[in-house]
Amino acid sequence: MKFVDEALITVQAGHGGNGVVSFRREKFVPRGGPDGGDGGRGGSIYLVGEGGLGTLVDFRTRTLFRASHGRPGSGANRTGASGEDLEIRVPPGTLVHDLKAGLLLGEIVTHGERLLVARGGDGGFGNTHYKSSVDRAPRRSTPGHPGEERRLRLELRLLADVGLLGFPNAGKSSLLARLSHAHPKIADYPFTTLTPQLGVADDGERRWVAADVPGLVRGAAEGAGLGLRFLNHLRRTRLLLHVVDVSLPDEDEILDRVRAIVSELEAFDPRLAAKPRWFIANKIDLLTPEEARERCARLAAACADHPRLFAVSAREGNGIAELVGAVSDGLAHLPGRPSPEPPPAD
Ligand SMILES: Nc1nc2c(ncn2[C@@H]2O[C@H](COP(=O)(O)OP(=O)(O)OP(=O)(O)O)[C@@H](O)[C@H]2O)c(=O)[nH]1
Ligand SMILES: [Mg+2]
Repeated sequence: MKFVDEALITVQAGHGGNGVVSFRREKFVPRGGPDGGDGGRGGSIYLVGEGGLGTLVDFRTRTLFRASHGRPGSGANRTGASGEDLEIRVPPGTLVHDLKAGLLLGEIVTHGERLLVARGGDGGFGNTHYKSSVDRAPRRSTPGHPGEERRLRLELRLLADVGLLGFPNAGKSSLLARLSHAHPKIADYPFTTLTPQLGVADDGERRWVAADVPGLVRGAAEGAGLGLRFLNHLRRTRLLLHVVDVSLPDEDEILDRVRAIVSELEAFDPRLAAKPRWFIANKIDLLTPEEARERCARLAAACADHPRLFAVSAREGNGIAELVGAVSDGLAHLPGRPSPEPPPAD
């Protein structure tokens, strides 16, 4: 499954209408003054965030967007009608690049947000505009100005709702693979995951995006392991799933690792530590049901400030359906996505 969706489109704003040359013609006024109106403005094109959209596939079939032209002016100083603006709906999370200039025009982050991508041309001046004390009957007018035209590259970056967090080897990537159709690398050694990975979970009705980041170790705040820079990716998530390998032979080590992660989080950014965080007791297939219950109870008691705990086996699939349902429900009640923060430093 591909997470960076792309599309190339062309946007052509409307041209401005021409200004006109016209003179008043009235009975008994042999030479009326100039009364040629200005042309109308061409329509502009905007991209608008549409929360209900999740992909850019619509742009595979439609790639050219044109706004209408402004109408020419007319006599009696009438300005031509403006061209209508055109709005193109895109999913939140869309980055907009100007292909030719090679620059980022902007990003649509929220529903309803508008970004001007092609400005309509101004209307030309009618001859009224050129009237002066030395020229009372100007025969001059100007044509409308062309509308802007751009080739745009749209790039949809899915924003993760849920972040997976934990020690190396805890089973974060295995859990991501279980929750979604993603195929992250999974292996029995630490630091298998080197860059953040995304997956879309889907319970038939509701979808959410989970991000798997490289494992954290003790001292990460001081640069140990892969460091903390990947935690930037978790800042915009709404819920953290703290994955814990509860099958470790040394039970104290399980709790020590949990505390280590929490203190690294706090050292990195207390706001991240304060985010809603649920515990995922993973690898229960390696324990007897009795052992699993006992270890989960101990973990829950030690982490009473983050009360939700799910016992799962990412490898065998136990407890996964319940987890997906609970996360879908949870996201419906958790506060919305926080406003965007500066992009990650890495
Ligand atoms: N028995 C069992 N093994 C599991 C389970 N989940 C993960 N594993 C194994 O644990 C090892 C590590 O799994 P990963 O998913 O790569 O762990 P990770 O947390 O992504 O590790 P890093 O990317 O290194 O941080 C692999 O050998 C997995 O097959 C589980 O529920 N049960
Ligand atoms: Mg991994």
